[in-house]
Amino acid sequence: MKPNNLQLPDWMELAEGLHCASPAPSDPPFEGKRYRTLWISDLHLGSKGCKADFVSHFLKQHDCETLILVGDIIDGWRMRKRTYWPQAHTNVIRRILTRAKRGTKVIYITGNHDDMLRRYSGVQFGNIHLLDEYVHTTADGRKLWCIHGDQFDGVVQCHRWMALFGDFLYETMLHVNRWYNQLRHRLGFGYWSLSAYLKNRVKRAVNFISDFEEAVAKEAKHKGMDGVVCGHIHHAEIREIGGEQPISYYNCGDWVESCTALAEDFDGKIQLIHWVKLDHATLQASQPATV
Ligand SMILES: [Mn+2]
Repeated sequence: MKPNNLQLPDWMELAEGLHCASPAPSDPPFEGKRYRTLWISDLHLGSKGCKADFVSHFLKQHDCETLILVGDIIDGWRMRKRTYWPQAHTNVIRRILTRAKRGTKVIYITGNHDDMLRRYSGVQFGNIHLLDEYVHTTADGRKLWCIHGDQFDGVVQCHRWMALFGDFLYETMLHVNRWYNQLRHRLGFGYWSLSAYLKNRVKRAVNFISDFEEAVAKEAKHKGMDGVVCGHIHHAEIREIGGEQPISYYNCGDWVESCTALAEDFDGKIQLIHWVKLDHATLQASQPATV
């Protein structure tokens, strides 16, 4: 049921109400790269795992005509348990709102962790559109179905990472990873993701990933799309799926572990950006001890 009266979602109030005494981030003239479209997902703002400083830094360096947020941007599940909302998380929201104000079209696709926003689906405020799914047309005319991906949890056997490792174990792993990386940082090494390492080596996880990818691609093909963009499983990927008439599968990854984004240039070509690996030296210089 959609609300009859147009209401701003709670997180908007949260973003504007929180830390309002602090100064707005300064915005010097933009000097980074400009794309036609950017996709990011699984930021999990409001959870300790979120690499908010990395997100802010990425958004500062990359501009776009359309910014598509592919779900799990705000982690409502974590916030229900306890309130965790540092300034860095507000800065991310603020950066996105500023972009929208300056003309970037922002598509916010809801995920399972921000499913509290699903009842507002279809609402538009300014340049920000809140939707459950969205069809993006690339510069070269391809139709891409953009959806978070939790809709396939029921289809894919042994769904979600939580089912693999258990919620507690997964959180503990992220925690250990954080401490380990602080140590690495102090010793002058780059960021390294323990859980990403494990996931790539656990056979069941690998099976889960390919099952998920195939289920999503199959549905996208059924819908007559040329490709699909999703998130949810925290595993960035670009690949062609399906026999004779394959469709393009894109997963923008996450900002809890891998720090990845998808970017479409003005010819319609889409690439995966590994932000931490790409620009770690700059990050270390400007964002100490954030991992
Ligand atoms: Mn999700």
